[in-house]
Amino acid sequence: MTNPIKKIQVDAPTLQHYIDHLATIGWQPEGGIVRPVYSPAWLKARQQLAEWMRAAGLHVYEDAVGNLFGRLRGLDDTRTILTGSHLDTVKLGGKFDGALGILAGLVALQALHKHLGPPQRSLEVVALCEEENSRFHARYWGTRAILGLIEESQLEALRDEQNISIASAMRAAGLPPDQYRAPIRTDLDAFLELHIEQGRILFDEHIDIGIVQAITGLQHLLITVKGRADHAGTTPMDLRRDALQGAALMAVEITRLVQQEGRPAVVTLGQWDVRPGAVNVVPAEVRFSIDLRHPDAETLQRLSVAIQARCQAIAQERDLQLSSEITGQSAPQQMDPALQALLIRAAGACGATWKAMPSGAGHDSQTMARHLPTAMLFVPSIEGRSHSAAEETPLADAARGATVLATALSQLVYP
Ligand code: HGY
Ligand code: MN
Ligand code: MN
Repeated sequence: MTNPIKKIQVDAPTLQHYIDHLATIGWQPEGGIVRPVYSPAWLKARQQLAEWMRAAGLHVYEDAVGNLFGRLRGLDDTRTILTGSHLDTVKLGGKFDGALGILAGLVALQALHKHLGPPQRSLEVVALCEEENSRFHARYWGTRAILGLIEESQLEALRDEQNISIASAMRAAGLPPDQYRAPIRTDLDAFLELHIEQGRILFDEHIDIGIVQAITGLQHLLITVKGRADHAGTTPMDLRRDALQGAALMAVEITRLVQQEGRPAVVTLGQWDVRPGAVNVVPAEVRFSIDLRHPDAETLQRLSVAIQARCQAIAQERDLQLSSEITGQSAPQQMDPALQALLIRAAGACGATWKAMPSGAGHDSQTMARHLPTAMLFVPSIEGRSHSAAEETPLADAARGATVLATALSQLVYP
C-alpha cells in the first residue's frame, strides 16, 4: 500500500541554473540551439549532464547508442522506474524541448533522495538520443535501442546530409555500433516523461499541467519531382518541364487538402531542395518533405493517399516525373490510464490545476508506451512557441511540473 501522496518540492534555482547553462551548449549567434545527435555539441551537453548527475549522487552510465542514465539505486536494485526525455534538438531549437524533461527528472531525483532517502525500487533519469530526426531519419533511436527495435541494416542505411552513416557517427563519438543490441532493457516497469506542451492550450487557458491522453499519429514523406533543366532566357513558358513550378502547385494543393479536412489535421512542408539551384536554369529536380499528422490512424492514411494521388495528377498534367517515399511514421498512441490517474493525483497534491489533453507533437513516450506503462505531463509554452529560439516556459511553471513529477515518482518507488 503506498503512503498517502505528499508534495515533493524540487529546488527551482537549481533547475533554472541547469536550463540556462545547458542551453548555452550549441546556442547559435542568430538564436536557437543546434545539437544534433553524436555532434560535438551533443557530446559536450552529455558531459555536462553526467557531471550534474554525479554531483547529485547518482550512479552515471551510458549505453552503446549514447543514451545517458543517472540512477538512484533502490533497496531492490533489480527493477527500474524511468523518467527523462531527449537531449538532441531540431535545427535552431529552443531551450526546453527535450532538455526540460531531463533536467526536471534530475531535480526530481535530487528532491526525492533528499526528502525520502533511498527508494525501494531504483529510479533513473535518462537523456535519450536522436528523438528529433534532425540528423538521421532515425526516429526515437535511443528509445528504440532500449526496446530492441533497431534493425542492423539501419546502422549503415541511415545517413545524414553529408552521407555519413549513423554507425560512423557513433564511432566518431566513441560508441560501438556493433553493440546496438546491448542497450536492450528488461528491467523497466514504467516511463514518465515531462515535456513542454509546444502548443498554446495550457497557456491560453491558464492551466498549470497537461495530462497527456494520447499522442498524435504522424507520417513523414519525401516527394521527388523531376522535370528538365533548360535555359531561363530562351525557353518559352509553354515548352518547359519546370520541376519547381510543379512542386509549388503540389504544395498549394497539399495545404488545401489538409485545410479542407480541418483541425486537428496538420501538414508541414519543411525541407526543400532545388536542383541544380541556379538563378538562370529552369529547375530540373525538386525534393520536398511532408510531415502529416492526425490522431486517428485511418484519417492519417486517407489523407496520405489523397495527397500522393493529387501530386501524381499534377505531375502527369505537367509532364513531370514523381516519386514519393515514406521516410518515417508513428501510429497514434494512448498513454497508460493508471499513470495518468497518478499524475492527476500528484497535480492535486501539489495544488496544480490540470487538463487532460492530446499531444500534437511526437515524443519518445509514443514508442515507449507500446512496450511498457508510460505517461506524459506537459508544462505551458508561452504563446505555444516551440522548435524556435522563442521557446519559453517560466521557471515557476517548469518547477511546478518537476514537483508534480517528483510527487508522482515518489508513489512508484517509495513504499
Ligand atoms: O516532431 C515532433 O513532434 C517532435 O518534436 N519530434
Ligand atoms: Mn521537438
Ligand atoms: Mn521533444
